[in-house]
Amino acid sequence: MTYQKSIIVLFLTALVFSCGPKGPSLDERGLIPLPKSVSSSNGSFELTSGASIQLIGDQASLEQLARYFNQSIKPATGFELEVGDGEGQIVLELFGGALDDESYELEISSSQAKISADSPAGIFYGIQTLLQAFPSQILAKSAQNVAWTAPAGKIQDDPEYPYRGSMLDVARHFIGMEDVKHYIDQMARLKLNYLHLHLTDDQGWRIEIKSWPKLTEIGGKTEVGGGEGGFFTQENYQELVRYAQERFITIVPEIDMPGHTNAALAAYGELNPGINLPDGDLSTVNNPLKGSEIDFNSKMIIRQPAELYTGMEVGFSTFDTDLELTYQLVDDVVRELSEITPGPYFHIGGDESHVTRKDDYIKFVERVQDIVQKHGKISIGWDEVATANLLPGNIAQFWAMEDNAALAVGQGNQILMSPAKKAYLDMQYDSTSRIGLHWAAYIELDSAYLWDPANYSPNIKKSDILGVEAPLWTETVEDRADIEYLTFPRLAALAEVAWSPGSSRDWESFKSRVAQLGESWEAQGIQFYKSPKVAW
Ligand code: TNX
Repeated sequence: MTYQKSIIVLFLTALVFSCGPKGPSLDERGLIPLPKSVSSSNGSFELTSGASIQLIGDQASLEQLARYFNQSIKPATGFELEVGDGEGQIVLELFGGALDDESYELEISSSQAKISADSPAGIFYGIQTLLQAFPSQILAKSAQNVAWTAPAGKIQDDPEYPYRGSMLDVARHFIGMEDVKHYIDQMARLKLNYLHLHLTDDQGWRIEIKSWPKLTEIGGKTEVGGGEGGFFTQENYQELVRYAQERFITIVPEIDMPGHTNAALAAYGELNPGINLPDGDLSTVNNPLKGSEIDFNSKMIIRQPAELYTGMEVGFSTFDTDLELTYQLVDDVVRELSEITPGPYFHIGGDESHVTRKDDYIKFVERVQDIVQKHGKISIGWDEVATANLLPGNIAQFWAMEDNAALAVGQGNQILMSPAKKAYLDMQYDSTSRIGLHWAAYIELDSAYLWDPANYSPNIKKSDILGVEAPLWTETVEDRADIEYLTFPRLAALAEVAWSPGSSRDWESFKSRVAQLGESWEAQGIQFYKSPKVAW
């Protein structure tokens, strides 16, 4: 070979090695939510069956995290990586700083992938990012023949908002244990950390209360459309709490009141109000179907159970805010549920109480807040609760009325952002969507992505915002396929809105990353909506 020729060969060889047939670089991988900073470097890490997981720091918490990693990759890779404190290729390093510090660092080189964080939650989020750095099939449910390489580079990350949530309405249609767990699994992949369970509504009471057993025995018997309904025993609920906790998700239970209470009023007729109307006429304001009646001779209210309700219209029911028994029930419910809820929040509902008089509503909300505080929890309520005096630290969940959000901010209370026009997962994508409602808006994927909580309303500044929550109301949702169709891909967009700074978010970038997440959903058998906005 001539001198010249060998120079050319050398040059070509170098070229092949530097930019040869590699996969995407780290910053081209489908990382959702987008990390704060991603820098790519040359090379990649290959995970093989002989690799082990090295734990540095508190072994008990790290072992649980290593187990989660192993469980996540086992079906697709077949690997069961050894875990210990000897040198390993996957390194989990826990510094043991502040528990509420959710930040982490992930460094991938050709010899190892290392995650470091102050808290176990940070390590957990690092694991989610690392899993997204591998080929999408890594979460497949069956064995895959793939080289498990992750591009080299360094990620530094922490979330924009401390509360990143989703809500499941298990009241309109009951959602069973396996489907809720499956939902929790998917939330965890997106670094969401609060699951709000809407446990009661006109159509069903879904959580066992031992001191008021008929709430579920009668109130849990049906659902929208007349199906058989169902409910969680307290043991079921605790199992969900634990399952979520293992994935760094906190459950927020909601008992919606004083409206949306028909199921409770069907279970306990003695709670069903007959109310003195302003003109002095005694009448019933509850359920037009059937409710309490007035004995016109004695002018006494004869309280009777409401009928179970399977329709979709709401706003017709109310607790009797003048009745002491109402507060006895509320106290028992809040007490029993708080005892089995380790998280800080208790959601008191408070929306659409259209047949509760304004002063009664305010009196009720203020009394219920006190009850919740007495049982050691912080109240969250739908934005209407801000028409009452909120206790310091309580949260208003903005869904419809900017004026209400402004009232909360004016009182010094924080806002949880769930604007129906952007964050409601039950809204149809467009007029052809097979299920869903559209009273607030049609929400295509780009619309769910393209908004900033901190700029949504002139009345709500960034510092007023606790976080973002995406609610799934289930009037039209009957099974897992329905849940998945409405939730994915939009939950990924909302997770990024909650985690990543507004300045770094970019629709074109999201579009290409979500297409890769789509491959992962495909591999996991998730039946997501193939939005025409994305080249899946
Ligand atoms: C309004 S959002 C409601 C729910 C419905 C939902 C349907 C809110 C606080 N109340 O009762 O399920 O619309 O989109």
